[in-house]
Amino acid sequence: MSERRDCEQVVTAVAHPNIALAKYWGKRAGQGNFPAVPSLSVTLSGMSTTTHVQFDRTLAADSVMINGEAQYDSRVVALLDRVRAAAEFRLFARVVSVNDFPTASGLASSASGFAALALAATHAATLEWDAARISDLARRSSASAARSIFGGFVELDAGQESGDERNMLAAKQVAPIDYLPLTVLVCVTTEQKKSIGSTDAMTKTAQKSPFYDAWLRDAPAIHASLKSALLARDRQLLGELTEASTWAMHATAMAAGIVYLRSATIDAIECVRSLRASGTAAYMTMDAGPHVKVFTAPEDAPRVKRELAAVNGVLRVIETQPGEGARNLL
Ligand code: 2P0
Repeated sequence: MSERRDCEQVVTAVAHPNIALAKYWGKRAGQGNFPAVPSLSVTLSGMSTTTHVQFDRTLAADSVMINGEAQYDSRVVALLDRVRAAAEFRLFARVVSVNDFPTASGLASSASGFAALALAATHAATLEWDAARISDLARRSSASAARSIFGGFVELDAGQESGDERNMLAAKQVAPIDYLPLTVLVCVTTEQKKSIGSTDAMTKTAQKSPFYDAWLRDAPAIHASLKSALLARDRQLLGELTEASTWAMHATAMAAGIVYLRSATIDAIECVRSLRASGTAAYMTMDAGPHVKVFTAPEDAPRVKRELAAVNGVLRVIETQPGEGARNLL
């Protein structure tokens, strides 16, 4: 079979979203999409993106369908351009991607989406890249996607302060899937897309938030303590530091007028606090959207899930656990 023919096979990859415990919020100045702070996340089973990629000589442009709708996203084309440059060919690609959870609403669909795309596109182009190089490729389009290449607990360092955009920065696994048994309950509060995407919200935060410098100064210490708590399997401290990172990120963004929380978000947070007051260890986090993700021990999950499902404005609760990294389905 000719090389060209190999490059025209359909390749399918699956990736899961990840939820940050220590949050990434803000970018280094300059090109390359390097984060300004380190982050640490858990990759989740129970929600996934499946992406098919085929380079096809009959196409006159890249064709991208996400959840059945034709889309143009410059970050998708940029990723495909990087793959074409490395593979030294000029074929356009057909990309078909489906999420089994709400898209662009703050449930990390760009993380799983770009992780699946990076893996499928490099394999479709017959590039033999290791996971770190694929993670670096995904990061250039969406930094959180670098983490979804790996399973379990994963970190992404900050970029260098005045680095070269050609520098590589990949995520890496900190602890495997079964290191700390956890259930993560995702309280879905809307099926709508978010009002402001994370990339624009980060820019606005950097420009307008009076607390942005404090966030940049303090986030590395929260990340370091949180990593130590994880490695010590200290679930309580891990939960407290996750909440600390969440509040620091949201307070910083809110001071720039960016409010992702809705009334159902606040009610779900109150539910977590009252569970804790009555002796059930549960901790919450929110990302760039109104959904609340609740961490608890697997044995407490049925009770916590029941309470959260009864909160006004919580549409449904998705039960997830630490999950695998991105993988090819052939
Ligand atoms: C995170 N978030 O660490 C943080 C917490 C949202 C809140 O990473 O601009 O979609 O594409 O690099 O990765 C969302 O940001 O941003 C995000 P870009 P991304 O998970």
